[in-house]
Amino acid sequence: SATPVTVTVTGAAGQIGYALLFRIASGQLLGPDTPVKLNLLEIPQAVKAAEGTAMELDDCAFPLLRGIDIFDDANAAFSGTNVALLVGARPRSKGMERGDLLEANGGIFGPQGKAINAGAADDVRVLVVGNPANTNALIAQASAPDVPADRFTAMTRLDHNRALAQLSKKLGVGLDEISKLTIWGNHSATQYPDLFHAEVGGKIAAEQVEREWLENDFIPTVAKRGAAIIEARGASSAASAANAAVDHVYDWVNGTPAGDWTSAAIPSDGSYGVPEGIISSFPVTSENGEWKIVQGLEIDEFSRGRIDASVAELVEERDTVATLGLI
Ligand code: NAX
Repeated sequence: SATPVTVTVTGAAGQIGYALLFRIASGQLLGPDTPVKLNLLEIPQAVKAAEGTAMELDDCAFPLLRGIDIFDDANAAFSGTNVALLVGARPRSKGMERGDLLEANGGIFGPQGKAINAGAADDVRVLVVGNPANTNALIAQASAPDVPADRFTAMTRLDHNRALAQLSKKLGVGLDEISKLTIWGNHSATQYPDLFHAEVGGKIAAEQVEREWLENDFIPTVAKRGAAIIEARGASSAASAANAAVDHVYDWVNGTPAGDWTSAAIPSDGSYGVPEGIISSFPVTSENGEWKIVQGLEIDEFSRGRIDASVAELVEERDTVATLGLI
């Protein structure tokens, strides 16, 4: 049978890890014909919990799962890895400034980038989930100069899926009728979910909803959905985040459907006025295993303002980590 693909998951003992690992091992990340080998990376205090999850993975008897190894050392965990899912991150603690948060995460994503540079497979693809995801991806990328820059991505697919769900509910249409939705910018409250290019039943979505709903309900609901989940569930999004990570990697490897696109944070080539190198969310398609930014969309004044505000936040984060010597 086929050679297994090695997938490394960091933060494997966390709540997203718990939802994600079973999806990967059952074949949903790469498809039903691709066996997988899992490398779990955790901090030493959480290795035992990761071992417990590995026991449960064994107990699922997934035919595609060809082995699990658990590590507390990044170099070992990323050795030979084809897909790296960087989920573990340092959360913001009380009173922590944004600069402190970025610095603490630099201490995680810098060394992990180095380890990927040193030992990952030539075709490695990296998805950063751990927040602040876009800038953590930038830090990892800067620490991996030998890996093509476009292999480093950050997750806005959860935001994308949240926006699809809100629009589907609002218009009472099936998700299969919605296409070409975009999340622009940062995975943060400044993100811009764009309905001016999205289509429902082949017609522009923005023209099928009230402007008031679009500006004062839809956009904030999508942007603040994470906080609403915490408020309701008493814990942050986990299964939906894992689902989005699966969607992101599946589409990256297998391609996006013809006539549609999705959202992912990828290094900017300068498109749409987003400074080159910034890892920002764009409308993207995937072909032959590579993301491409959808070109030629007309951006009106409203959208321009929203995109610019989120990109400005990303530029500020980049400048902060540059000052800290992390990139
Ligand atoms: P948990 O706190 O449940 O789990 C995090 C795990 O990471 C812990 O087990 C911890 O031991 C581990 N960890 C910490 N430092 C590590 C390191 N250096 N190497 C390996 N493992 C390490 O958090 P969880 O709910 O799973 O969320 C994980 C991350 O995803 C957070 O940063 C969270 O903010 C982020 N999210 C990102 C989303 C996105 O759309 N991009 C949405 C969901 C989520 O909020």
